[in-house]
Amino acid sequence: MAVLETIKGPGDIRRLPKDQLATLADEVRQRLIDVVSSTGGHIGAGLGVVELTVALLRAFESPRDKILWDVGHQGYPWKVLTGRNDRFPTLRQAGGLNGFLRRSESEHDIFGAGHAGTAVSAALGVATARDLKKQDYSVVAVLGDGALTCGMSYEGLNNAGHSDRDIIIVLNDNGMSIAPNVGAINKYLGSVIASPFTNRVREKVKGVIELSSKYLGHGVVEFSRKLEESAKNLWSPGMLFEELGFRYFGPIDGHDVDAMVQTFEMVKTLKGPRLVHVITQKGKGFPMPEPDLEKYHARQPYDPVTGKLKSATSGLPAWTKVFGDAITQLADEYPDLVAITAAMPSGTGTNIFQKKWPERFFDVGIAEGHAVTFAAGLATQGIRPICAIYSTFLQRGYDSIIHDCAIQGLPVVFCMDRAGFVGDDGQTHMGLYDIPYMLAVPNMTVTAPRDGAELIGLLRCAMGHTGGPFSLRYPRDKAPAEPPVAAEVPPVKYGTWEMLRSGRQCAILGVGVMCGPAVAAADALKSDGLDVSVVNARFLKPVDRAMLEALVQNHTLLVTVEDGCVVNGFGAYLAELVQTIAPDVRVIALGAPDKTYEHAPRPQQLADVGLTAEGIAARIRALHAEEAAVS
Ligand SMILES: Cc1ncc(C[n+]2csc(CCOP(=O)(O)OP(=O)(O)O)c2C)c(N)n1
Repeated sequence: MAVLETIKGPGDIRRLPKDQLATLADEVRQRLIDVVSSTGGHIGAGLGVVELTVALLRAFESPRDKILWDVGHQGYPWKVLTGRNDRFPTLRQAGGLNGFLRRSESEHDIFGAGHAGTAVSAALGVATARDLKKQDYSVVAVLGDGALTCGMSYEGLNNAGHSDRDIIIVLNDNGMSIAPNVGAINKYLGSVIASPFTNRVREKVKGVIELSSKYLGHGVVEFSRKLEESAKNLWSPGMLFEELGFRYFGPIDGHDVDAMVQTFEMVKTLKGPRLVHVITQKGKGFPMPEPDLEKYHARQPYDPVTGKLKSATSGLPAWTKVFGDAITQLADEYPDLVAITAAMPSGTGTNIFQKKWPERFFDVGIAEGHAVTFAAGLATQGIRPICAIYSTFLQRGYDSIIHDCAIQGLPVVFCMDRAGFVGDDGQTHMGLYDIPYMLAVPNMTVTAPRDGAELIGLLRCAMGHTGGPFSLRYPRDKAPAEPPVAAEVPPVKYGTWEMLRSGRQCAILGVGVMCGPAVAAADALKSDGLDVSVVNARFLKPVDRAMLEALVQNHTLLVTVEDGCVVNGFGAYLAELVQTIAPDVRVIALGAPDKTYEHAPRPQQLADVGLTAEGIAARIRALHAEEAAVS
């Protein structure tokens, strides 16, 4: 790492002899492979942009020039080269570097992200601010071809392309989203680059120009040049971007540092909206033991030489797998059931469904709003769509949930993986807001299973419910038990809770996986002489009115426990109801207080806010002590 050791920031890269840039890139690549082998993380995207990062930092002057990365998951080389190499081994660890880029971490991180599709809009904002303030610097947005499946990217391109602002878009085209990219734009970029016909035509035209410049006059040379230009326009991906108002450069080899530096040096001297198209290979240089390209994207700790995962996954299945298996089995019984993912087949477990039911599976790209409205369209015709989208990414689809599903009473089922604290992905990926946002939607049924069997039972219930949308949430975790096969699980009765422990005075209402610690807390409180009820509040909306009315007869305190934001959460919703039927009963809501949360292991995040058996028990002891003091 002789060259990398001399790099303390972008200035050192600009001072480096040109012939050492490729060596620097090689060393950065090795550093990524070494460090991520013990931290785990998004290795594939970073390895694909090592040379691109070096070239950008060579040709532009960060942070004076503003370089914005879409998503930020490909930002590991950027961190290593912008003064964070020493701290790089703390990546995704509690108190260490974040897995994405964020403004608070470095002056070089101009715009934080985690969700895809924001780079063009944010860069246009920065460029517009520069012009309003009459300043002078370059603004560069780097986005992947996957981000071109996001509507937001086009909204930004449409706005930027005709703005005449000085803005440079770098399209990092590797043909991959997390899974192989999908849709028309992918076909368009891929076929033009790969087409032997296009290349042959270009070569022929080039030959004609060379010949004509030797033997023929100026007019013919000009004509030939025009011919080349038309050939380029006819068959080049540039045509699309040129029509959108960008001057197009490329495609260029995204692993050739010199070629990219040269292109950026030239492009930055021009004016107006420009787009540089670079072709890269995701995961370049990774010693990949599996043929599955998707496994490059993010990886648990691995052996840096063989790439093999350090710990083979064993033990209880993840919720994601329980869900994937469940819908795959249920599809046998429900011929109208289809599954939709927004670019996350393996993340949501719908890849399991895809294998068995390819014609009933739809990957719509990174397009959550579209996914929801597409599902609503399907539902109008009697199809039963299951939209499997992470809690955090479904935030993008909120208008479609209300406007297209709820108002029209359409039975779309939302299965939200990664609900609650998400561990080392950190603040941009937290699934803490779905309970408040789903509870606020009219006609929405809001549920949370406490284990895999209940997930299956609730899915059956959802398939039998035609009166409007239906949501389920489960965390980024292992399920508490091995689930039975779907055929053995009856539907959960709509709108019902389950009494897990029957006590007096205080009742804990657990939401989903919080039932486990709630029961353990009740057990612990027995030794304090407290006889506490525990209810599995699997329907957050509608609540089990009969059980609630029975509870308020012999309990003076209801404690709700939810792995989600406490503001406008289940506790708040219940408190409002209880106020109308039993104003003397107190409702105390335990959950995540109103703030952002840093990356750390999920158990630590839960413990920090008291969402453990000990935390719940301690809170109830304190509440009882308070009550005793008052009475
Ligand atoms: C709104 C949103 N949906 C889904 C994701 C999950 N996700 C993270 S990276 C990624 C693929 C991005 O593909 P691309 O932009 O081509 O970048 P690459 O990984 O290929 O470098 C996806 C789908 C996300 N970050 N944001």
